[in-house]
Amino acid sequence: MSEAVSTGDHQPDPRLADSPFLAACRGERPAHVPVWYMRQAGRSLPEYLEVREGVAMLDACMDPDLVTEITLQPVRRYGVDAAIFFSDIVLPLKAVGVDLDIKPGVGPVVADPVATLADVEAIPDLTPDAVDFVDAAVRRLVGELGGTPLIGFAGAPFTVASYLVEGGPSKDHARTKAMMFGAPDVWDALMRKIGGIAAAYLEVQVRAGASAVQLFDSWAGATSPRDYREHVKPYSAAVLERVGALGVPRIHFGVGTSELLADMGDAGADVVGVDWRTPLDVGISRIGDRAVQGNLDPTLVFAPADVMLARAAEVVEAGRAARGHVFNLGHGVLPATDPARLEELTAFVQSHAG
Ligand code: 1CP
Repeated sequence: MSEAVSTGDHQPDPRLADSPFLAACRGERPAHVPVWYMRQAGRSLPEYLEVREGVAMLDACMDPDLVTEITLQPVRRYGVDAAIFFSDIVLPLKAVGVDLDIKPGVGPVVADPVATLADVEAIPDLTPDAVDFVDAAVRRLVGELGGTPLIGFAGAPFTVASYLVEGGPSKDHARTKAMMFGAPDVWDALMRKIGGIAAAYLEVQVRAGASAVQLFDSWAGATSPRDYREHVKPYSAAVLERVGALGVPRIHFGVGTSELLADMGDAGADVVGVDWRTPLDVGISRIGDRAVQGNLDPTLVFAPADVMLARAAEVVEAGRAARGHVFNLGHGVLPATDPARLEELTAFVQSHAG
């Protein structure tokens, strides 16, 4: 391969040349401050609840028609600056044959949690044919989205490992960390396995037309900086490095990561997501010369309009110190959120020059 590798195998889509979201990810100052929301494509929209009626979550994720419709819903309603592919971080595991389900009101549940090296070795690697429905959905979406970029995503090794090892959602991630501390060979094999699956899954999405990727390490904040650096970061960095060859912006996000932000940036991200617990100016000072994404407290949508918008204005102003700023909530949209509030918030943020 030649030096042209620096632009990756991703061919820039001319319809996206003026995308404020992509400009901010590149560290430029777009015409307006771009905004999208984590979990914008699910749970709080009545039109989402309607199409999901009687359809299990994983079945929805594997149906290109439904994925296309659900991904487009928040773009239609809010006019956000980016779409996020409707799927879940455990979908690629399901696709390679791991016995798991996404239970309503709970989240991912794994039938046979991973404990031994043999358990890890039994998980197949991901080949593109296992997720052909994802390729189909992304291609259709990109056709319909026009000038709005599509963000592909995957779960980062630590966060996905937590579901595999705990067998479901966990508050303290105790089994996961017990493996990390006590069985380093199993941990290393598991993190490499998940990292390989995540990278291959992101490659499928970008080759089908996604123009940015987000690596969700939602639960990385459960680790100390030392343990993050030793046992988590190298595996996320390997995913980000492999995906870097594709030439699209890479966003890296976790919750409760205040003390990890410098390392999360250093792991190879172009954009670092900051949750609402860390003041945005502090987050910006930690992430290095990169763009930032964040970070309005998701509960502010339940406050009076003047309070919500005053706080949003503070986030917009703080974002000006960064190399680029993508406005977002500090974590996902809460299910009880009134969509009218996000419409109001979106218009307010977009009324500010980038
Ligand atoms: O906007 C969107 O809805 C995009 C699609 C999306 C994304 C990006 C979903 C749909 N899930 C995710 C990522 C995801 N899944 C993350 C990282 C993002 C984050 O931190 O919020 C995580 C941690 C999961 C795991 C997961 N899946 C949970 C959390 C459980 C826990 O440990 O507390 C839950 C509740 C799910 C189910 C799920 N995924 C998505 C939706 C809409 C739902 C709700 C279930 C349903 O509608 O039946």
